[in-house]
Amino acid sequence: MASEKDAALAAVPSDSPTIFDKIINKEIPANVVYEDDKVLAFRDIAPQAPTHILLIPKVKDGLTGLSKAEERHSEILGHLLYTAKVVAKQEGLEEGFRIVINDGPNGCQSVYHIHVHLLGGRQMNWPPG
Ligand code: DGP
Repeated sequence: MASEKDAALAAVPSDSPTIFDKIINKEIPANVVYEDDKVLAFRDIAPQAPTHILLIPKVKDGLTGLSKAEERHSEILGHLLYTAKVVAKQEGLEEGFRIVINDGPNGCQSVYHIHVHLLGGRQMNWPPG
């Protein structure tokens, strides 16, 4: 199985629909842990920590990654981050957690629909790999 890095290097940055659209449209299953009218949060298929959740906007609106953010995206970006905190509490991550947004090939992004990784349940290291 390809590593996350291999998947990221093979990914072609584009605004085309991604696997996350299929999850939003319920065409493929996902373990959803939180949902509101703007954001969907579900467990990562390849967890890197005991808790590993992805938070995505339901409407991409050109936001393939953080580097494509424009001022109009400020509200959804803030909502994604605040929701990550809400979900962290829901998951019982009282000892802390990590938020990651991978961007572009160097950032190891493999899915071009912006997403926030929420990781927790173990001691993290620094610097990241
Ligand atoms: P990134 O490398 O930052 O683009 O993260 C993409 C993440 O998406 C990666 O951790 C694996 C996850 N992922 C990819 N396909 C699926 C899927 O079909 N279902 C779920 N739940 N997660 C997926």
